Amino acid sequence: MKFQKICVLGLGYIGLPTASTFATHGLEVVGVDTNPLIIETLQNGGLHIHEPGLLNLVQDAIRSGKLRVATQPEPAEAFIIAVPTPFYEDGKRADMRAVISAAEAITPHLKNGNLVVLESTSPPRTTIDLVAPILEKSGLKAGVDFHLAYSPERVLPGQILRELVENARVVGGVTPESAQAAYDLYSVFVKGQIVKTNATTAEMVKLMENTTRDVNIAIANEFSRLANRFGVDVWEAISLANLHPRIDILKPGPGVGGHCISVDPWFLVEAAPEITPLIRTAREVNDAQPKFVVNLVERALGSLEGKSIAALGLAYKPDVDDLRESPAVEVVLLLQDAGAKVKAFEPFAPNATLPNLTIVPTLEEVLADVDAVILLVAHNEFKLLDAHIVIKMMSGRVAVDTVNGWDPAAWQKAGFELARLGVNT
Ligand code: SAJ
Repeated sequence: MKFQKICVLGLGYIGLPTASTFATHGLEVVGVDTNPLIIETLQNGGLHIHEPGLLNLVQDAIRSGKLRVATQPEPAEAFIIAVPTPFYEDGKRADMRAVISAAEAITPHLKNGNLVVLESTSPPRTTIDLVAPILEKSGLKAGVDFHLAYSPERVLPGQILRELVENARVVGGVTPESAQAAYDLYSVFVKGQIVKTNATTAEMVKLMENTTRDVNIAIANEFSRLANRFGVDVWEAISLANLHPRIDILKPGPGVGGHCISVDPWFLVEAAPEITPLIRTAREVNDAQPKFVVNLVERALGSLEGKSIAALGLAYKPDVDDLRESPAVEVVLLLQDAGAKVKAFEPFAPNATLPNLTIVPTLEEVLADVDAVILLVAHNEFKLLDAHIVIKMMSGRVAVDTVNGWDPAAWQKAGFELARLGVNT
């Protein structure tokens, strides 16, 4: 199948790069977002999200005349749904409202021979059980009159533009013909392998990837607790275990953040709670890790009440500016709840504001007059800090490293009492 015009619904971290990349590869693309502020920002040459290289890509796409943005879809040969699927915090259920609205918005425009692809991470069987019936209200039948497929996005925030093109892509059709149509669509720009399967398998693949990572991080976090209990340095133990040719233990840390890994496993637990105890427990282990880090800081300082603490890093992972769902933010809030006075510094978002948090724009300000400094995110620039300089900038001498970012010998030599996650010091 050859495509000339497509609609991409949802202009967030996935939809916008996808729409722009199709446009710079020659397709006529209508990018749709229901938020008029996002449309206005894009029309004025701005960008509402941060991702390296994205502003240039979007501007190139709009300037070429191939990408237009709008609040409503319009007739096209293919429709891609890339809207968020968060979860309701209370019951850990997927919030599918945006997918439902997007499918409903497509239905009046759907024609014989069209292709609809769902990219949003979704519980198993969503394409067949939720999306198909909505689209079939058009009077057309999925897999017979129009093609319907699921294709998960797998790009890493911070590397989206490269991974979108280079990563292998799975396209799952409700019929082999639908998978082929999706294959043809993504062939426009994907350089990685494109593999055809059925829609529910493709949904499971995505959830299995992120769940595997979550479970693997949970075991690393549990190892950090065990090592601490038994007087072992978890970082040394992990590096030695990883010499085994079939072992690859991930890194412990203050917890698991971001919009994907801490959410997607719940989609499997929700869909089949009685057969997913491991996945649920891994989620609970990772969600409890900020509290474990707070206990570590408390032990290092004797007590938290009235202590002043500098928190280094608020992003959800190293070298990105995304503070959403960040375990570092959670640690700071818990420290404050326990009576500490905390200032935070995030070099990738120095002027960010968050409710109930004191964020200062420089290293000097965060370190001034504090009893302790805690490293919460392994940003490269924090790993390179000179302990001799840091100790002169603060009044106390307690340092807590939750991400194995600092050389213990160097920090102790500079005069710090250093506590480390996963090390009984
Ligand atoms: N983390 C650890 N220890 C580790 C690795 C990560 O504590 O060893 C923490 C990070 O600090 C962060 C969280 O886990 O808080 C998640 O970070 P990440 O880099 O593992 O993943 P994301 O959320 O940035 O992106 C993931 C990717 N999925 C996988 O690697 C299986 C990406 O490919 C997906 O496209 C993305 O989720 C998504 O959108 O689903």
